[in-house]
Amino acid sequence: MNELQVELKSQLEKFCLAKIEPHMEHDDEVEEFRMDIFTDLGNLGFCGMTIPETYGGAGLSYQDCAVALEEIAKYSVSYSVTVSVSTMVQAIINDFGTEKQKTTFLPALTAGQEIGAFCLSESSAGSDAGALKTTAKKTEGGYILNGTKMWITSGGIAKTYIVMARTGEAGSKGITAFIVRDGTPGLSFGKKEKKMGWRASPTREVIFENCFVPEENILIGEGQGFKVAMAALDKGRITIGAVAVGLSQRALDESVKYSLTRHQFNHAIFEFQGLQFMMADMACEIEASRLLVQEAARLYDSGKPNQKIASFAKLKATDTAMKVTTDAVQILGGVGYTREYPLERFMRDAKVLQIVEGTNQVQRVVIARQLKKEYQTH
Ligand code: COS
Repeated sequence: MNELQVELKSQLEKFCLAKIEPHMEHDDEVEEFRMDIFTDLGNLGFCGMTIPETYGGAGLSYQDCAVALEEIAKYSVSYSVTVSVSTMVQAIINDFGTEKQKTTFLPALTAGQEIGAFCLSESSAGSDAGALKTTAKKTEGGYILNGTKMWITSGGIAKTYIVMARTGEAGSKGITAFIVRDGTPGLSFGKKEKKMGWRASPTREVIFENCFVPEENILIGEGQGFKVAMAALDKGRITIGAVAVGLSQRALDESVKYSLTRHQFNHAIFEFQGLQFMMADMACEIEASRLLVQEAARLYDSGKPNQKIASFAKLKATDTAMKVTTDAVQILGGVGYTREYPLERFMRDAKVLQIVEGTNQVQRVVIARQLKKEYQTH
């Protein structure tokens, strides 16, 4: 880590210990999201980390952003993910938006006064995102949207929605990306999902019923929406990897600390080789994941986005989070399974990391396709 990253990490550690950690058990139980925490993160410059300063962002690299998201996730996966997805939405507007769209929508998002949400998935178009059915029909001055988006992180609390809808032929080439604001007539929200984890982060259906979106809110142009979504997910997969690394690191921290103080058979349980091997493996897998996330971010920062490495990072870091949090519960034993300790929450928060931003099976598809291309070219 460079000096700036050490400073970011230390600032976030202080903030999260004071403002997030004390609420997490309660908020997980009652499924509460606190907008003031998000806005405080924005005031500290963490809600628009990778966006240029011209639009209120911090102008940081994806490597810096990964360090910051990792630190937030040690205390709360829910807030780290909210920042991660909102950052992805900002990146879409920054990369593909017009100057007017950037100056209109970015400042409130970078400041943490508003949250962004990404609307791609539908009930019959999850992994097969190119099959989405939400329609956008051309009308005078804009488009009329109809359809329902599913499993939308920050649905209902976000103000700016990037919505992928069909303007043309079947398949990925007929999809267009739109910016839709909360409050637009015809936009409403379905039920809040009851989830295993990420319980402080609301997930809802986002429903469009004859929802008029002005022409000026289209991103790049008709038929470009699938590429917009895929390019955004390349970055989202790096940041979700960073969230997974933070969660895993916290689970390891708790496991080592507990095993050094818990005594059985007249020894701290850390002294038993069976547990030492588990923790050594955890530490090794976490570091491997962190290095992959940093490498994917470094490639992106140096203008060489690499889908394969981004998928490596997401796949490795989130599978590691599932394994490490499960082993951490095992190390703590009975208390690990109870809500007296946060380990069971960490295990619940880990699961969906293997599913979002492209399931880990989809990551393997992306990796395999890339391998095929590489081997066919050489
Ligand atoms: N960046 C830019 N363009 C991309 C791209 C990327 N990362 N990935 C694909 N494209 C382009 C392709 O180049 C292709 O364009 P051309 O036909 O002009 O060459 C087009 O998009 C279609 O690509 P492809 O044929 O690979 O699409 P598939 O329908 O086969 O889908 C997967 C590929 C499965 C990888 C894709 O649907 C996917 O990522 N699904 C998971 C969706 C997801 O992550 N959902 C989570 C939502 S957020 S929780």
